[in-house]
Amino acid sequence: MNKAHDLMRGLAEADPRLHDGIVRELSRQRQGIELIPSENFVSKAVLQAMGSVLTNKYSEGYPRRRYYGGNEVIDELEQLAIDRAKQLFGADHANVQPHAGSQANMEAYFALLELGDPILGMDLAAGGHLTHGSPVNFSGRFYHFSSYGVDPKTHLLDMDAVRKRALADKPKLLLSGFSAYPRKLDFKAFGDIAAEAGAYHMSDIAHIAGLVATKAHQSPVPYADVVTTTTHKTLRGPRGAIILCREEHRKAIDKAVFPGMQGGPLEHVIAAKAAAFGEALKPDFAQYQRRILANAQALATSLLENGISLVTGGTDNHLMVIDLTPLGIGGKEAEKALDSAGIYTNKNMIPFDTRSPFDPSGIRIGTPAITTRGFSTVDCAEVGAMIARVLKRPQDASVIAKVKGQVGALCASRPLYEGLGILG
Ligand code: DSN
Repeated sequence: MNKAHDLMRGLAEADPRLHDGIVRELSRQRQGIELIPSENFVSKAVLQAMGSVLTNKYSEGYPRRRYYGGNEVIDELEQLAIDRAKQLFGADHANVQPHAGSQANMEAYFALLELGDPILGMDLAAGGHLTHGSPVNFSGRFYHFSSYGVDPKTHLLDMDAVRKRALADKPKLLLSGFSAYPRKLDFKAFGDIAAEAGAYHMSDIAHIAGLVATKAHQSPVPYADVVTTTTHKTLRGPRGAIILCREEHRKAIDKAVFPGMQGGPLEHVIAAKAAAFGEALKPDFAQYQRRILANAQALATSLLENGISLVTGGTDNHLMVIDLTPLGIGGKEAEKALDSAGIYTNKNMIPFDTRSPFDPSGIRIGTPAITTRGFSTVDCAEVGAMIARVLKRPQDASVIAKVKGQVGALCASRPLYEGLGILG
């Protein structure tokens, strides 16, 4: 019996309730269609690194500059993660310790700004993120945010409008990046505007990091002072984040992460980041990213052909936002109906949304996770038709039951984590 199997059996015996929950979650993931664009299925190597004894170690500080003894192996592994992140993104410096995307963004603000400084970021309803200035988030409370939105007609970003806004608002930092914008960003244009406005340019590429790493999307690294990203979305690593920056910001970024914001780094997660970066440096990861994009096109085309409206009329990245307004239902009802059919999505604001964030007018979907489990463009066309069927009859139990049956059959033909125990 191998070590992983021993560990699993150990958990079943030590804590049957917990074991049972993890087994049920694995089965939910296997039997449903995961369309939340910020989720993915990590490799066995990533799972194993995360479930390792590295969690036992305190290592406050950085490689060769720690506040605890016994870090010779940890130093080597964290340095491996740093080196791979730098190579993957072509960055001068990488800090691999941020626990999550929100912390990475806070640390980047701490490094570059004083509290209360002005920042210009993307409006939440237009596709921005909570940490890009929402009043209920630390960002909106600690800093003076203003926002740029999208064009009222096309719902596309208008870089002339962003420029005008930046020159008028004079932010100290111009933020590019999103969590729900279905089109490509022109990071060079953002960099030029920041330079003209005398602002730092920070880019949050959490959603598109995998696309950027494989050149399927323009990289902000040459055009931004600091780049943050989570590691678990298109990048397909463990839940966590990293910060990339120009050499001139290295000291400030490292100080902002530790001791500025965090204590002991999660070295088991950092090792899993190293595993994911190693995978992302291999040629088949670029193929995977191209398949994400092809699948997104197939899904968008199928939705449109089945009479579903998409914000901006489509997508050119891994995600799309369904506009539910013509169907006369809200995001809450739509998400719940799709959930009941085994299709996982999340409700989302659409540009100029008149409904509340708790029941907005949109549903956000994407293809990173289903592409990992092998869905083809033909499968994605079928998924689009299934979504349309549910959204047109969200209260019809027989439609939902029928679609759930189709979901089960499709998932059975695209097995996930075959032969894997719950702990890898
Ligand atoms: N919560 C993430 C998302 O779903 O896009 C952003 O951090």
